[in-house]
Amino acid sequence: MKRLVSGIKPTGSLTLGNYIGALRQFVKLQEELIDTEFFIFIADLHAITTPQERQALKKNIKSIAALYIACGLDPKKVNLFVQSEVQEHATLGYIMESTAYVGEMERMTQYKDKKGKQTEGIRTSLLTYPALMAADILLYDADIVPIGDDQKQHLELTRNLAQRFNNLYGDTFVVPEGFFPKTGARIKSLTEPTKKMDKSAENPKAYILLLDDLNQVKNKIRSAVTDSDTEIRYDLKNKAGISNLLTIYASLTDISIKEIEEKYKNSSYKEFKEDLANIVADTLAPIQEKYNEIISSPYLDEVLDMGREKASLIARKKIFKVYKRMGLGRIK
Ligand code: ATP
Ligand code: LTN
Repeated sequence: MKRLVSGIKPTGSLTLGNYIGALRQFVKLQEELIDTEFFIFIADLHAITTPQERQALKKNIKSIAALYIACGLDPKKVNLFVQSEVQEHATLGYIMESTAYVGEMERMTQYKDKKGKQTEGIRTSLLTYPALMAADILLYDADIVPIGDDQKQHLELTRNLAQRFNNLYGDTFVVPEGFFPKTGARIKSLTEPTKKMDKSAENPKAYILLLDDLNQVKNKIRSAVTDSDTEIRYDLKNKAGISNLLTIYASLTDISIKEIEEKYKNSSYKEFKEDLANIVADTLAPIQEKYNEIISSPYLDEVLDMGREKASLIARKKIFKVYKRMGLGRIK
């Protein structure tokens, strides 16, 4: 049996970008990779690399877990859990920090970007967080780690840390492979279509949240920035707005962009946007229905308890082995 591991930070509510780029991929993968065990966790320890309001963090953790299930993740096939509830993540995170060099942490481009945007109070964990991410992966001997492009460098670091540890202390960790879903398109902002759709954008019209009111969702699509041309054609350089809408359309319907262009070759932007508004709303309606059903039900806690138990069992064994290899504690 192979293992797949991935995490998502509960720093806000999920967007259509998260859905197309990550959640939908997981749902597809769970059907395709039948000989693979899935471990998907809410990375709350990663969220605190920047300040989080206590109540909001609490709410986001459960909300994201419920959304994963509402989007089609099957708790019978996937172990879904909260990272901080499996203590071994933090323990191995510290051990990974103890084998990583400051220089290699400082080279991480995400750190450099995020540090650049913040003026004061940069938390130490923002620098060291890739070591925790390495721990998340290595604890479970993951073979497959589905990630976006932005996480490539962190996965490369994870591979280096695993190899370094194996060389220093003997074979302990599986060196993981990245997995970059082909169709996991990058969805762009609806107001500034050259930038990524990001839940932390200031203008709420820039993103669609999976839990947005459906009329609001339609209005956001209708008012998405396009160009002064009239042709519905994919052209990232000159027509970023329309190209982004075409990508969303194609991702949600599994119709190719070529076919969509053909279908709308005599239509106006208005007609195209109206159809897309309905497609997005029709995608979100059943997700929201399911979400409302489970968000306050004991079922959600049962799923997260089960996931934690399964993950803990594996993580505990791995930490035991690591302690033993390194000479920590009194294990013989
Ligand atoms: P932050 O801005 O707080 O770093 P994020 O949305 O970039 O948040 P995560 O919430 O951890 O980061 O992302 C979860 C997953 O969703 C990742 O696999 C990421 O690549 C994917 N994702 C995020 N935004 C988009 C987007 N606009 N298009 C496609 N995939 C996305
Ligand atoms: N760093 C990732 C989230 C993340 C992750 C992981 C992904 C934390 N731990 C382990 C894959 C495997 C992010 O910011 N998107």
